[in-house]
Amino acid sequence: MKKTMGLLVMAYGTPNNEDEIEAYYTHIRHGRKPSEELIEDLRSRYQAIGGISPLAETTRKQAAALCARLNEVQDEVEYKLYIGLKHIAPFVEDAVEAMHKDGITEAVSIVLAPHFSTFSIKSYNGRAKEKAAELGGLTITSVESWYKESKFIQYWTEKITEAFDDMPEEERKTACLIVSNHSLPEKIVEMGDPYADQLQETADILQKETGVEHMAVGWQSAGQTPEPWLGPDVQDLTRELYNEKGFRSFVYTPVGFVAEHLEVLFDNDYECRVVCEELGANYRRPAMPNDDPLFIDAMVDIIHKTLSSAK
Ligand code: FEC
Repeated sequence: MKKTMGLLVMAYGTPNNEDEIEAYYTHIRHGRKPSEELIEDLRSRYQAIGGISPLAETTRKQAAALCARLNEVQDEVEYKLYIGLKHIAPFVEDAVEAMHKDGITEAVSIVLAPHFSTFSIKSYNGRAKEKAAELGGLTITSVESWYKESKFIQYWTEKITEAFDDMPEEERKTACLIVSNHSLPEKIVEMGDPYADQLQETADILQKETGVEHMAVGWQSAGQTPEPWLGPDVQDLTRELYNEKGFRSFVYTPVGFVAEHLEVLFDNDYECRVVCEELGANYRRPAMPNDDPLFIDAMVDIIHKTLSSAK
């Protein structure tokens, strides 16, 4: 008989409607209510991308595709899907509680973000394990990072290659690939966090695999707090690459994200595009992984590896 295992898929979460923006933003700020000005600023960014973010729907699709594929490729384990979000219901803790109620005793968890940081992957997995320990009788094996998974690299290699192949020869000569991730407070580097190194490593692998001549690493979507955040910011980087290095075409690959959501649709497709338009440069952004089968299979592979090395 097949053994049943919980599949805990965790993601950032997004407001489901405008009324949830304030509570969501307050949760992101660890319970500190944002000012009216900050809420208005966030509301206007959601409005600019069509009112709400497609992230909730994409997360559901990614998780369902992952669970279906895991059940399709082997016949020893029946995976049962639970979605847990970081900043909105169903929270990570709600998902763990649901698994416990359903009598699940073993689960595997994965975060829909490829790079490890104490601020991201560690906090998701930590919350899940803490709740499991509180309830008892449920063991969770966690994927810690998966940015080097071959099918993940293959996904981006194909997309970058297509973007550069799509350019006329003249454009390609002055084109630069910008590989980015969500910025985090700079203090993580002193704390020995591998996040920044993992992005650099991803960028180096992608440059090698694609053979793209010019590549730069940047950070985006930094929070609005007084402390310094990892830089250079992708918008400043674009200006610098244009003014000081003579690049005229930019291919943005926010590889730390896996879906088209606010941070991509606004921070790249609106803000970076505006910078490119101001400069008179070309803006290009290949499609995000969303529920592309190759990307889903990358997560299947890392789950299998993680479970077999935990045995
Ligand atoms: O589409 C959507 O509605 C949600 C998109 C979204 C994703 C996302 C991913 C990450 N964040 C990470 C860290 C931080 C830190 C702060 C912070 C703030 C925000 C705000 C919004 C937001 N984040 Fe986010 N993040 C998304 C959305 N994030 C909205 C609040 C307004 C703003 O600053 O834009 C700063 C908290 C503070 O102010 O103190 C830190 C990291 C990721 C990528 C990993 C992951 O997905 O978990 C890291 C998607």
